[in-house]
Amino acid sequence: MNTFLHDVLAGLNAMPKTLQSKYFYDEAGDILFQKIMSSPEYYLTNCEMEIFSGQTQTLAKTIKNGFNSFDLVELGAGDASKSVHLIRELSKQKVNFTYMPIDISSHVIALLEENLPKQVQHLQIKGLKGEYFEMLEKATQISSKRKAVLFMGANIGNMPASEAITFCKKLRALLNKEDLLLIGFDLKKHPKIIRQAYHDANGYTRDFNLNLLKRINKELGANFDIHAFEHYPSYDPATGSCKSYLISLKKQTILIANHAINFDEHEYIAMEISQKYDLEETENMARQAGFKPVKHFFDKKKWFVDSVWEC
Ligand code: AVI
Repeated sequence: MNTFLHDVLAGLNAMPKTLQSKYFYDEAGDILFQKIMSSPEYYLTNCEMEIFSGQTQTLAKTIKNGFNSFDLVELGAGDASKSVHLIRELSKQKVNFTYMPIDISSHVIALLEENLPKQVQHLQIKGLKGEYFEMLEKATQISSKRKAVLFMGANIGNMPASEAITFCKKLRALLNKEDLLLIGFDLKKHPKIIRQAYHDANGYTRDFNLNLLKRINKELGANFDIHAFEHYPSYDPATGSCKSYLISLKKQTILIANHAINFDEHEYIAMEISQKYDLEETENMARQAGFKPVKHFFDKKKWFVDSVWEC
């Protein structure tokens, strides 16, 4: 059984039903995520862009931390539209670095390897296609240079807090004393602003969630009727958890590769968590995972933070 089918069946046979948001990103999902990122309600991208484009020199100095030769590894690089500001600055300063973007999509890696050298002259780039930890390990095998790791976009928020700590511990275990991590968190703010970011007027976030049912239909031969499910986003200021659900609008049975999955009317599928933090919580996470938080970069509104953690 392939992993996707295995995970989908395990999730939909569980109580409560759940699907993993890492599966949102097929070709259609990538396009919808781009649309979300350029929606006026989805402030996260603009905030982090403001940090990378407005504080580039201080970022470069902090990342270098006195070293003039290292590898810049980016976990989940995407189109690198934010990190390119840092990359350009390091290149301008004649820092001897190799940019190592890690992404699960070979398409993303191919695009970066083709496009970035056009934007940054003499850039040394080595794309790594695969899972974060496996590829980070590979990066350390390819080169023994110091590593500065970027994990941006509030991607850490897509794990529940306890999992996030485990993730950071694993990351720490792969790094050495002089290495460093820059990690992006979406900060707690007025609940209305957060909820709107996941409930955009154009319905891109709704379509992004429903697209996973379409993907299951297409790739696993299932028969979800997407009109029989409704997207329900929620934000709880008490916990900082922003969650997306799909609600079954009727009692129904879905067939996935000959497995029947029964839904009650109004039963939900938990689709995604986007955890929001306050600064103290991020610092506690750093320490629990064996890092030392040393610097915070905020946007003007202090809605988002890119924190630098030393090993
Ligand atoms: C990728 N990740 C940080 C996004 C988030 O904000 O949780 C994914 C997303 N889901 C809905 N909108 C954006």
